[in-house]
Amino acid sequence: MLKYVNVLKLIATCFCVAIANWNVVTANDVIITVTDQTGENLEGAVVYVERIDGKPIKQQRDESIKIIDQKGEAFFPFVTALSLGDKLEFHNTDPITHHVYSFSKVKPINIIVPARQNSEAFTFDAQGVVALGCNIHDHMAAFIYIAPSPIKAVSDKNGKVIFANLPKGDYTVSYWHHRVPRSKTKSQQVSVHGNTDVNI
Ligand SMILES: [Cu+2]
Repeated sequence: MLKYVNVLKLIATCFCVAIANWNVVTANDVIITVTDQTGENLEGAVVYVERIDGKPIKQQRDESIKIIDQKGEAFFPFVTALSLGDKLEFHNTDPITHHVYSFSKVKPINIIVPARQNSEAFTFDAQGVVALGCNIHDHMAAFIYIAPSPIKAVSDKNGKVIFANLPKGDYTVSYWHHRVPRSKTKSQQVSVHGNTDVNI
């Protein structure tokens, strides 16, 4: 009788292990490292992925309002990655007024942000680069890049970006950087069927 119980326990254990393995989800994390022409890791690159077949990537839309702060007479962050339709506010935590402007065709901006106040929210409906300055403080500069994909991020000081759990498929990985001419930036095709490292 004891043997039967042990056999039953063994079967139950095997069954549970099998069920657990069924539920294991393969992660498709894509880790991208951006380097410049000299091989140095490139911080502040806006990296984005698009499907090779041109279809949209299924991704829950991030409706949060992005923020560029002005603090100590500087913009934070220096580089902001947006997608089409994203909203952004300029905050000012300084005790002085700033006057944000951009002459970009993508999004002309001309807004005075008084001390410790926030601007209205701007919507970005065109793809490309928006170079920012302050009309009062010439040393203030920042960049916004509106990517053609909802999957985008800014590379860290090690030139790295991680896109967690991308749907399996074939993608093009591209980037923009304010110091690298567009003609010099490379795109790379990558097949994602599990965790994937990409050097670009
Ligand atoms: Cu200013």
